[in-house]
Amino acid sequence: MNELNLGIKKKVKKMLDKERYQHTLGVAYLASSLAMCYGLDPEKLFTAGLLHDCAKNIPNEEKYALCRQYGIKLNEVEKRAPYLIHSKLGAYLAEKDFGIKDKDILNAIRYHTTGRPDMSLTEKIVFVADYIEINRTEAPNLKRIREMAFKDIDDAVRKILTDTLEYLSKGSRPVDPTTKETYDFYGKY
Ligand code: DGI
Ligand code: FE
Ligand code: FE
Repeated sequence: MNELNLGIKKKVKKMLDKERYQHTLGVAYLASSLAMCYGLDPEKLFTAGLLHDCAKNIPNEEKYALCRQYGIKLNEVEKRAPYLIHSKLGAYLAEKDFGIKDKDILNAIRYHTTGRPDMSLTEKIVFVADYIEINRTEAPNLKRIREMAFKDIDDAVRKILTDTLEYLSKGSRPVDPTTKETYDFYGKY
């Protein structure tokens, strides 16, 4: 692991509770493994994985306050579902507090919850790794999606979106417009 990632790892550990930190390490190691599988830089994907949930444990009221302070615009769904905000806010913190300049890493953090149409390979890897890393146990079809991830990442993205939309509709949760656009772009599995 390079010096940059060693430093980020230490700092992120202090920002997260135990469980979230374990999940974060799971995403970082898996994202760097998928980078090896698809010919990307494993250190870069490790950075994105380490930082993807860096804003997750900020209390909700503070999340809203920080978004106001930093001029981060929220859509109607984000105003009702505070747990969605950590991705946008996390991308902001990655840039301002951690000094990350790589736009691809920042976009992977920003879109890791909803995805977005026409994601870069880095964005897809973080999106998928977040869903299937080893500490995740609840989602349906995990075994299948884990296999897909190393064979055809687009298949994995499509299946995750299909399952997420089904999960949201069952729980009558509001769908973020970006989640819907991503689903329409990648199609149903
Ligand atoms: O932060 P994590 O828990 O690691 O994972 P995440 O950032 O992917 O967040 C997962 C949660 O986000 C999961 O409960 C599903 C939910 N989610 C994803 N897309 C949408 C959504 N929730 C709503 N309300 N709307 C969405 O479009
Ligand atoms: Fe997240
Ligand atoms: Fe996560």
